[in-house]
Amino acid sequence: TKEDVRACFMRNAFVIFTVAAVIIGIGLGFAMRRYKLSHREVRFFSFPGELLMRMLQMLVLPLLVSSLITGMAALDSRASGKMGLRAVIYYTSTTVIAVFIGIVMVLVIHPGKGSRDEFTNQQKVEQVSPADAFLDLIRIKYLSNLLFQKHVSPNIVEACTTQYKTQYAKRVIHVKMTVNDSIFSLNGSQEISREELIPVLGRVNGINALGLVVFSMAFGLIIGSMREQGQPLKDFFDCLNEAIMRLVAIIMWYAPVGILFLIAGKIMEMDDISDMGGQLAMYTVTVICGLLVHAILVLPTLYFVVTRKNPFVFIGGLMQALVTALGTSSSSATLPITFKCLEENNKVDKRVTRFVLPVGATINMDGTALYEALAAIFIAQVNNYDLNFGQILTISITATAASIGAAGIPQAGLVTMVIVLTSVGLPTDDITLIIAVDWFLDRLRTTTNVLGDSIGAGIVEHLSRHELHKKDPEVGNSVLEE
Ligand code: DAS
Repeated sequence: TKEDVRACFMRNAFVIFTVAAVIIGIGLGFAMRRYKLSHREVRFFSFPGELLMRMLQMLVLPLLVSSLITGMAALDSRASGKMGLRAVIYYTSTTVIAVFIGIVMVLVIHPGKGSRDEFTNQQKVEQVSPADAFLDLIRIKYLSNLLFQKHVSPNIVEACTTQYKTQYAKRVIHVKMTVNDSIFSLNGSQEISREELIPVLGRVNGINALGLVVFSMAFGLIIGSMREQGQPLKDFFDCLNEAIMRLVAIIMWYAPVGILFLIAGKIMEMDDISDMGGQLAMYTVTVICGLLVHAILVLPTLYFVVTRKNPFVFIGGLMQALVTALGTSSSSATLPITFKCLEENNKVDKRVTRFVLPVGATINMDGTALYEALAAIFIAQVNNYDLNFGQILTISITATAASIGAAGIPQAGLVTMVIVLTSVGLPTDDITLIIAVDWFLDRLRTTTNVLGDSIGAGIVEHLSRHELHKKDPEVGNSVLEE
C-alpha cells in the first residue's frame, strides 16, 4: 500500500542520511584537524552534536518510566514473569559469552607483549590548561564515584595525584585531591570550590537508571493488578509514552546532523594515530576483533537459532539506532531511537519492547563486559603480570558485574573497570594507559550493547509469542494492542 511504500522509503532514507552523516563527519573531522582548534573551540564547533545528546538524554527518563509502567501494566504478572525470566537468561548467557570472547581474544593475540617501560617510554607530554586537566580528572574520578563506589576510591585519587601522562592524552596533571572537603587544587595553586564543581558533576552524573527501572516495574505491576481502578493511570502513562515517541520521530530527523558533528568533533580532538605505540594499536585491534565476533557472529546466530528468521534483516531495521549509539557512545541516549527502530521497522510487540528495552539498556551490556575483561588482562600483560586460572575466573565474574553496574553513559565502562582491576590486584591507575583510545572503543562497545538489547527483544518476543497472543480472560485486551 501507499503507506507501506512511504514507511519503507522513510526507513531507508533515515539509514542513508545517518550513514552519510557518519562518513561526512569523519571527513569533516579530518579536514578540520589541520586548524588545530583548542578544546574549547572544538566544543563550540561540535555544539550541534551536544544538542542531540541533550535532547535524547532529556527523553530518557520519561521514556524509561512510561514505557516500563505501560509495559508491565499491560502484562499479567504470570506473562511478565515468564518474559522477565527469558530476558534474564538471555542477558546472562550473552554477557558470559561476551566475556569469554574477550578473554580468548586477549590471551590469543596477546597485545600487551613487550614491556611496560617500552609502553610508557613512548610518551610525549604537553602541558594543557588546568581547566581541561580538571575535566579529565572529574571524568575519571566522579564517574567511578557516582556510578559505582559511593566514595572516591583512593586508588583513583592516587592515579591523578601522581603525575600521570599517557601516550595520547599528552596531559601532565599534577593534582592534589583531598577527599573530605572536596576541595581540589590543581598544580598546587588553584583552588576550585565545591560550588564550581556541582555543574560539572551534573554533567557527568549518569542517570541512576537501575533504581528507576526497579521502581517503574513494581509500579507498573501494581497498577496492572488494580484492573479498572488503575485504568486512568495506565491510560495516562500510555499517552505519555505515545507523546514521547512522537517527539522522538521529530528528533530523528535531526539525529544525522547531530551525529555528524559529534563524530567530527571527536576526530578533531583525536591524537595522531601515527604515533600510536604498537601495544596500544594491538590492544585496539584486539577489542575491535572481539566486539565484531560477538556482534556479527554470536548475536545473529543466536537470533537465527531461536527465531529461524534472517538476523541481518532484523539488524537492517536497527541501523538508525546502531549509528546513533556509535555517534553518542551512550546506550541510554540511544534508547528512544532503539524503541522506534524495533517497534516501527521490526514490528516487535510493544508489550515486549517496553518491558525488555529499558531493563536491557541498563543491565545488559555485552560490549562493556567483553571490553572490561579484555582490558584488565591487557593491563596485566603490560605489567608482565601472569594471571592464574583463578584470577581469570575472577576477572570474568567481576567484568560481568561491572557491566551490569555501568550506566548507559559515555565511558561508564572505563570507570567500572576499577572493580575488575581491584579484584585481581592490578594497579587501577593503569586505566590511564588505555584512556587515549577509549573514546573510540566506547562507541563500538556501546553499539554492541544496543545490538545485544535489540536482538534480545526479538528473541524474547519470539519465545513469548504464546503469552502475547493468548488473551488472558482476566486482563482482557492489553492497552497496548493496536
Ligand atoms: N558507553 C556505555 C553505554 O552507553 C558503554 C561503556 O561505557 O562501556 O553503553
